[in-house]
Amino acid sequence: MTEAPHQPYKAAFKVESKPPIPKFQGILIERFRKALKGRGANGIIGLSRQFKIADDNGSGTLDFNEFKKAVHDFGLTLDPQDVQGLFKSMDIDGSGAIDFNEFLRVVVGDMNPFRRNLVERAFRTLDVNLDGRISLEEFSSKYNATNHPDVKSGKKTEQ
Ligand SMILES: [Ca+2]
Ligand SMILES: [Ca+2]
Repeated sequence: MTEAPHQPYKAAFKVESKPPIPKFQGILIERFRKALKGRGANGIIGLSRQFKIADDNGSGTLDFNEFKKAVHDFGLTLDPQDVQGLFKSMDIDGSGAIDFNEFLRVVVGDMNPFRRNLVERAFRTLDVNLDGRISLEEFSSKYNATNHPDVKSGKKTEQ
């Protein structure tokens, strides 16, 4: 298998121009978003935390087993084939794993323009090497946990 071609930078958040998601998978994605929101993963920080928690082996991507476990941890009850379908629709480049970028895209698609704009701005700041993708390393380098307002105010403890 060859590596998927890099998308132009701007395409990273062209949610509208994606091929339409089949209705049934759309419903699954909707449920996944709701489950994430139910865990307080609304902003980019919360999402990255959930992603890191789900990434058991610290590879920076979620393989199918990690994803399956995360879906369960999020409190979603899905048939095995639905978990598979959800995984496939989130794995946009077909690499067999969900990276942080793919994870973000799915959730951002649901946001109102104001919120999406915020995330897009955060995305551009985070995308240090300008390849249109955010790696967890890039994310961590910008969002040093000790500088996060929630940590300073004592709401969170640094991991
Ligand atoms: Ca992993
Ligand atoms: Ca992928």
